Amino acid sequence: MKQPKVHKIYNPIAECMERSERRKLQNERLRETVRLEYENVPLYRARMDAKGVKPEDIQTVDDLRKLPFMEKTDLRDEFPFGLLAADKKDIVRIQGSSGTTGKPIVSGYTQNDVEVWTEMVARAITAAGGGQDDIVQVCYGYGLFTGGLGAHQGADRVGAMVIPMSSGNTQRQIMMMTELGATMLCCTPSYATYLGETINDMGLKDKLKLKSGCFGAEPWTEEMRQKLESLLDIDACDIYGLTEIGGPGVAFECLEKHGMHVNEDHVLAEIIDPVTEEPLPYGTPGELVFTTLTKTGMPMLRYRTHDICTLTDEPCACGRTTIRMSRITGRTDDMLVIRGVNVFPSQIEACLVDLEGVAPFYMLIVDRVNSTDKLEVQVEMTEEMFSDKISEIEELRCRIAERIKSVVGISAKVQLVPPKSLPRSEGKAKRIIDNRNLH
Ligand code: DLL
Repeated sequence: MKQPKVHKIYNPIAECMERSERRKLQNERLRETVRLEYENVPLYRARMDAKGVKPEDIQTVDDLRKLPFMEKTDLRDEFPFGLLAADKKDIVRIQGSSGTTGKPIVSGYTQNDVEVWTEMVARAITAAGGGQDDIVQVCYGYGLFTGGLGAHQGADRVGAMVIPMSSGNTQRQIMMMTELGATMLCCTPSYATYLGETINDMGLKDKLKLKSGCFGAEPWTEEMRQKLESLLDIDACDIYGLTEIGGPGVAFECLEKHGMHVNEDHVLAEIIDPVTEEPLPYGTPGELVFTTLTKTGMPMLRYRTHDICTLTDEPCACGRTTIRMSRITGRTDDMLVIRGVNVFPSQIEACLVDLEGVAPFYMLIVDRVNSTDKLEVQVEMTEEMFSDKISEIEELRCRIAERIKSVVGISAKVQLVPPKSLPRSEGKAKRIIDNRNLH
């Protein structure tokens, strides 16, 4: 088995290095990653062979477009360890996120990968004004989800005092925040807004010591940022990432708040047209694609995120020389991100198929109420249920709600609607109404 090169991890000037210098580093790391993937991952070797591409054909970042793509379905098909480029004994961590089939998407991280990830989050926290004098309250969930542990590791790396609260229990969060004098907050933007509203309702705003936060894992808008900043009197910075590439910190905003700096010494970002798969120039919206440059456990080459945004190489006033990505404005597939949880209509469908009294028509309606995402699931009843079994309707409704909670992991309001009341479609069924208006 090919042994990966061990990268020198901590590089405080990497974000500000000359672009030409960084390009040399990227070329070298890309060559190394392609060789590692080709030699150690049969699926990707077969895919390169099918395209007639050999590792030596990839010499610089300009050759990237010759490489085949990777997809979320590859992780599912090769679940759990088929895409490992490292020996299993060198994997020190499994992280995951929810997938379409109920089977999670998991990624194996080597110690090197955990270090790289930690550094990426440490940069994000530094860029949001954090350092060793700070007290960082982490209210992303701890567990398979990368939010909690990622933010924790990054805050730890900058030498801050970390309060590992995990998510939920708002009253306790607020008590700890005020009593311990947290100066930074890491959680989803919707939860931060909820915390902010509750703190204001409790009249505790003047007890806060918060100055800034790193908020991500779900789409949010500039309006939400302004609301959050005034509710908590902080600088609210966006942070982006995904389990497959390295958790939170793949890209992050600095206090200029003009797009997220991509950690380009660790990942390469491209924008492609999701239909033609052709690369698009900076400034044009399209699907974000990542290639990891330093990951050794489960490296990813041209991984299609399905997230839509733009890239820019215009200089940032902060002095960092990396390219930046805009907010995520949507996705090319039907995955919804609700309160930080990935939800696919097919998961909801799986909860309904074998239930008696339910017709195969349903609709997901997502709204943002008081800054919190709410999911409503409308399900059509069969004629028989609707006309003959009225007494059983409430029981069926509760059963569906329970199933959704256990399969998808979030609570939904379930409504049973009369037969033939949901719109029918002749083409692709439209199963989602997203009223969050995120553009
Ligand atoms: O959400 C990692 C993360 C944790 C990022 C904490 C930031 C903070 P996954 O669970 O694998 O990983 O989900 C990845 O979430 O493809 C996007 O669709 C969405 N997402 C993540 N960050 C943002 C963001 C984490 N800042 C999926 N804005 C991604 C919009 C985001 N969408």
